Amino acid sequence: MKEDLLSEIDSLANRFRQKVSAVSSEHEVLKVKSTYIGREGHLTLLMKKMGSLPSEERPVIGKNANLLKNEIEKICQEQLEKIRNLSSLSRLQQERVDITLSGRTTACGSIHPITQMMRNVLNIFSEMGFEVYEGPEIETDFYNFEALNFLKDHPARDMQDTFYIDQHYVLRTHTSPIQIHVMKSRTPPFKVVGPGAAYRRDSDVSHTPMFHQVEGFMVGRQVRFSDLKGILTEFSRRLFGDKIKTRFRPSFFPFTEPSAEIDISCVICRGRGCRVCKQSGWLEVLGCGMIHPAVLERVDYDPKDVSGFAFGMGIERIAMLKYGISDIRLFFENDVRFLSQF
Ligand code: 2NM
Repeated sequence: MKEDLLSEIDSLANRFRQKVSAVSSEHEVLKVKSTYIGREGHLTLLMKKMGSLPSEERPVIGKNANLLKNEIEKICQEQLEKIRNLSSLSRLQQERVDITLSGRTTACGSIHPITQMMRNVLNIFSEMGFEVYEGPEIETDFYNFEALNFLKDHPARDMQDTFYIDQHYVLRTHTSPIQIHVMKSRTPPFKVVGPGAAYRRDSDVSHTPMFHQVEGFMVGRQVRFSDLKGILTEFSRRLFGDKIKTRFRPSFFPFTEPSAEIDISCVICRGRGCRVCKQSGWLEVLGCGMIHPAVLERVDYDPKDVSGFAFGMGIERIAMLKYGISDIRLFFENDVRFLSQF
């Protein structure tokens, strides 16, 4: 009896050691453990049988059984810890994050390229001492045409070019009426720029029915064409960079005499000739001239007393030249892929 139990303990020990060396999960360890020392486990049952042993045999069997029970508990505990460590290690490896990756940023809006260019232009003139004035977009025939020396039958007044609201009111076709408002409410000397939207019945790759202008002027005693040249040459350099060349070309406007247009050497090809400058090497950027005496008289100034120069530019056109854009309509389609480039 004693020998039988001793060898049974031995074989239980051997079977246990074999089983426990092959486990790979927590669940398997617990299963092996309960197979031997659970409530119905082999060793547990064996120990229950000990009660029927003669008292002198019990200590030896009990000692061996307890040794095995302790070994089983210890080994199972060790195995559990090994497996838990391994699985937390492999989880750490699987869930590893690369902390050097850049984070996700929230999308951020930006200032419209036309607004940016408008602010650029106004900043430059502010730095040169010009004040900024705005005016209404609905004007009378007087402010939009007559005070600016457009004759009654001037083609610009035609229904084809001008948005008429009724017989008396139009959407301003340029921002020059701002200058008339300023001259009628102030006395010279002054230097003023007037930014804003203007409207013409026109639409193609270089015209939209609504567009933006900045016009400006300087009025005072003995304001000369040389003042115009100095200020507008300096302006062109500050806007396009001091490497550009400028050229003044004779032109015509109803409200200035003499009139000129300013070209700059092409900012894309530096004057060598390209698609943007149509191989000429020059870009037209500004219209300007000495304010016509008839305009000064319309606002009750005496042309013998004061003189002035004026200028105007299209903001879309300047932005197109600066960024090499060939279709003006891109500015108003609100395609974020286009707008986010500026
Ligand atoms: C231009 C070109 C030349 C201009 C003239 C005036 C005013 F009111 F003083 F007479 N305002 N704007 C002017 C002169 C505008 O735009 C191309």
